Amino acid sequence: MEPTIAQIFENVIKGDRSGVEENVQKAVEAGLPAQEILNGGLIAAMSEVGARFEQGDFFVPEMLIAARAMQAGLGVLKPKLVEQGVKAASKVVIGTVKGDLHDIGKNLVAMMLEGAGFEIVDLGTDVPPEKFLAAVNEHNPSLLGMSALLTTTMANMKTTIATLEEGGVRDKVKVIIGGAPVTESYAQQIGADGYAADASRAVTLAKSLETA
Ligand code: B1M
Repeated sequence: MEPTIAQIFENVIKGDRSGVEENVQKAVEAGLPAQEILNGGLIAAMSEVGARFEQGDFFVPEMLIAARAMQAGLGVLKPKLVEQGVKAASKVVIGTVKGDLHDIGKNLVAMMLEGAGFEIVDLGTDVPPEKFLAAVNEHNPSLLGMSALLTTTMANMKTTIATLEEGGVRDKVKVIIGGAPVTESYAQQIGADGYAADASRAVTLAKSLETA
């Protein structure tokens, strides 16, 4: 691997934010293609972080710190990606459902997806079904992600899917859901396309649905 890109890879895994920014800048100044810096450095590192999380070598804090370092590098790289016409894998609209203010897990999922090359439209927390529908119409995403941390707000995932159906866009978007009280069987029950137990598995799921 090109040495500066190898350095970016290591910096992200260690969560060394300033190291990532510095080396992405260095790689850009050295004339390395933005796509190579993105795929070989930032995305490859986040995929390794996901693998370590699934193996139990990394926990949520390490994953969060790495994701933030990746985002810092992406901030430096973004103008070059735009300039060089590099397109994101697919677009994901994501939010925490109506009545629910928990966003730590949702943010982590969004950051890991971004680290995997997806473009993220984050609607934040307490998102009513109509806002999800409006975002699907406006952004035309491949995937819609919903997070819920309360047993009382989980039901709003079902309401949102019904709203997408009423709005005539349900078949245009794959719906993925997650959050502590959410289960695979609940996802099936409400007609979601997939469920992920954590941020790393959300990336695997999103990739599988994107190509489905
Ligand atoms: Co709240 N809270 N909280 N809380 N809170 C819980 C969820 C609770 C289990 C605590 C408890 O009682 N033991 C409980 C829910 C009980 C229930 O419904 N069964 C609870 C409650 C009751 C409440 C309030 C009602 C308390 C009150 O005011 N009486 C209130 C509700 C406010 C509201 O939302 N309307 C409330 C408020 C809060 C704070 C604001 C103080 C704060 C949130 C801060 C924030 O998010 N900005 C908070 C917190 C921090 C928690 C706990 C302690 C931690 C949640 C968290 O961030 N976990 C939580 C107890 C717990 O879980 N131990 C609790 C870390 C995070 C990385 O994990 O969010 O599970 P998680 O996300 C994971 C996976 O679930 C998955 O991937 C993530 C990363 O691996 N995932 C997805 C999540 N979304 C996904 C989406 C996907 C795929 C995967 O696809 C799209």
